Amino acid sequence: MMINGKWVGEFDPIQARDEEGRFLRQDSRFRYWITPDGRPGPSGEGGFKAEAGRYHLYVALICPWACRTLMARKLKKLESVVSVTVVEPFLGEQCWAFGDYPGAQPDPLYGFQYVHQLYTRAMPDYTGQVTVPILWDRQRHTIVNNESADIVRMFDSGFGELADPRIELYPAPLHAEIDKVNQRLYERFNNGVYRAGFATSQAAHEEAVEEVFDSLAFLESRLASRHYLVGDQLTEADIRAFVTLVRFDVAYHGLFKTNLARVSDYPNVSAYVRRIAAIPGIAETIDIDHIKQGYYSIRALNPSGLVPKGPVVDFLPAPADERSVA
Ligand SMILES: N[C@@H](CCC(=O)N[C@@H](CS)C(=O)NCC(=O)O)C(=O)O
Repeated sequence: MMINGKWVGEFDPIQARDEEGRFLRQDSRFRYWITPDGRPGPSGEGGFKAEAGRYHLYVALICPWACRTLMARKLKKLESVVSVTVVEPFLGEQCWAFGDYPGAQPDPLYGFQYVHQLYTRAMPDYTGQVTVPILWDRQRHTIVNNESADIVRMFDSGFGELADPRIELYPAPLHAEIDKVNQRLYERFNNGVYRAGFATSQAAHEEAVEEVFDSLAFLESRLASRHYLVGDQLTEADIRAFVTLVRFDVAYHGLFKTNLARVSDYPNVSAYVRRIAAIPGIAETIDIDHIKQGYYSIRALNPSGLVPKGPVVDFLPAPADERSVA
């Protein structure tokens, strides 16, 4: 992690834990908000006007939080407005690094070697974890926001006419229900898999595993009679569910030991994953090789560094050699 602007020790995936060995996730520190005219958004500070070419998104394709922002960028047709760099999939000694692993790119703005250098460029005395995604402002040379939930909302409504208005990921009439489903999924499913994998006691692990499989049962029954989780259109609730579901069989089931069943054992849920993966642009946000290489590079959980060859999953698009999120 970083202490007062310096990288200290080795990367540790366990951001914090409580006395019972439960994994605790750190709160995101940069919460500025892009708005169509630069006025302050929900987090209170102005000066971040939506402009084509001004903002840059740094992501890792292994990361579900980063990939939800990539999905929103695709769905809102912001590819030519917000540029993207993919970091290398490996969680090395100094956490995320830039490089030329297939599908990754060097840092185009500063030529940095590590993502932590962006944090100190933005805040020279930064203390905390170094996480992706990061939404960067080329004009003010700072991090606008490093909380994926905020970035998804900004892509949905902060870019005004620069974004496609035909898709609304958080439409006003559905706010209450989306909030309810989001809340249902966040701690027990999206973060639940991490709580299972990064638990440091058997009881904390089992508690999380139970919540993960309750969540899958909830999704399976909710999707029995509907195409999407809320209303009859794709919303941010679906983006949240999807990014965890596509990683489940290939990473969490093995590495995080959430192995009571696979997503492919749930017919409604796997049909839903296939349906969303087939939406134009979405396949480009999924890279099974990065996901496997990345998760299995976490030495605290996988000291040998071996990456399993399987499992074979049939609901994901075939890997493409020349795929790019740009
Ligand atoms: N609240 C953040 C969480 C992001 C996050 O934890 N990302 C992980 C990758 S999946 C990360 O960068 N971890 C590095 C670390 O914890 O040091 C968000 O949703 O944007």
